[in-house]
Amino acid sequence: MCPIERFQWRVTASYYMCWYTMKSEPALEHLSDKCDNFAACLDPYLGPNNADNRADDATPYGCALYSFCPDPCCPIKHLTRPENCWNNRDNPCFGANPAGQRECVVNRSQNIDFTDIILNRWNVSCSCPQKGFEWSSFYGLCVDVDECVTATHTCNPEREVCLNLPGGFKCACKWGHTFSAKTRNCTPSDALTHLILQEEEAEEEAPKETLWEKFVKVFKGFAIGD
Ligand SMILES: [Ca+2]
Repeated sequence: MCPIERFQWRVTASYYMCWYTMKSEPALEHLSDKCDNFAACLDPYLGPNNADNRADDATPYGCALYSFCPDPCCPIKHLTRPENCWNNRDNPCFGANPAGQRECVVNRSQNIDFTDIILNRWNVSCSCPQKGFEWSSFYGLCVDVDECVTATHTCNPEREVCLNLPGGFKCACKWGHTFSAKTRNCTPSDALTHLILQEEEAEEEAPKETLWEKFVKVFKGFAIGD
């Protein structure tokens, strides 16, 4: 195999090994003595152990990540302290966050698309100091958490509807419900209850009427304060 073929094979094999790592293939959880951190050829100054903190076989998948995947959090070839990564301008969490809150994390489960791996498109997570915001790899900044979509709101589904707001959410009374000062809850609206009762009465009086006729009758009765 000529050098270029060896290079291509290595790169292609790495795509797959990185992909299996991201998919948490059990065989790659620990590589034991195969971890590059213990290879004898990496760093002529530091010896057999190149002391890169990312090449840690004790951390599940740490060694596989180090050996097969680029590090989107720390595009630094040799890293001995994680702080050196967080305070580096190439850290994707650097720009949007103040010092001390720039920790960058690669969540494997969010990087399992094979095409994205080949195209070097990664999802990373940064901390967001503002409450109710989360990191978006797509936009590269902290965005509001939509509690209504993520079902992390505390609204009562029977009586309330969730309204998403920047940094939080509010619960409003659901359709046909109004706030009761007495119970401090959303309760069925008196107007709607009245309308329904009228409809039921109209149904008893004229069972042969069409639904539309009944509605018009009920609505007219309600409108004039019957
Ligand atoms: Ca929100």
